[in-house]
Amino acid sequence: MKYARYTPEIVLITGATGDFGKSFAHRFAQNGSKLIIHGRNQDKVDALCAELDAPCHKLVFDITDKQATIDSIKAIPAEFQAVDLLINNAGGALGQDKAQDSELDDWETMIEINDKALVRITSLILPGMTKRKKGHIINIGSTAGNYPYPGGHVYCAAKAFTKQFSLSLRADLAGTNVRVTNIEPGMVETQFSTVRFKGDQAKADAVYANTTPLTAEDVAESVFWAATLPPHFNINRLELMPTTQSFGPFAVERHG
Ligand code: 8X3
Repeated sequence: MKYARYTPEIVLITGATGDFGKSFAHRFAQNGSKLIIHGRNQDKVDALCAELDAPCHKLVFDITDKQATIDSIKAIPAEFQAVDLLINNAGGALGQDKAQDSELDDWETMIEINDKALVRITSLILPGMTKRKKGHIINIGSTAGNYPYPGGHVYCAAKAFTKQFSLSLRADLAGTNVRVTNIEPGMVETQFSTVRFKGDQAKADAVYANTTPLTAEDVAESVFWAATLPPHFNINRLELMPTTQSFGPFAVERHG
């Protein structure tokens, strides 16, 4: 017997011009969804929308700009307003030095892009979903939200926020038919490390050297799977890793 899948009609993707976002956009466009494509750079947003064989509304604003976020979301045209899948994808890490050697500005930026922006967009989109009794919020978390690691500090904390915010939303959304999912990828080869190491390509390449990381398409597959399950089925959290990544022992400090 064929399993009944759900097709989200209107999908809003934040940070859609990055590697994850592009893969998500293509996956949902191929499946017949209308897309709202957010990015910071007009040219990149234009280029992505031109590639997609789907109706596309463009949102160009800096996700750390609260007023621009509010104005842009409120200005979404009527035919795109009933967002039934919001993918809070914009985010990233800055630096991997020890906490005591890190830049305060990097820490604040990570909280802005991973948490404050996600909260803002969610607060603007969620009331429409609960009113329509239809919707799904997929937050892009990370294994970093589950397991601390050296140099992870604020990025790990920011992604732990994403996870707990997702789960807490579920508690409030009981009875609304709105779904929430936190997707938690581990190692995925994208521009993530180039951004984290501020353009130091040798450092970024070393992260993915001599192994088989996940790809953005792998992550898109998991997002697509969670989003196209029938509406009675909610994936709370989904943690992903490449087969080549697993767990290590706790670090123990030895004396003498
Ligand atoms: C990215 C995964 O392990 O670099 O979210 O923090 S990790």
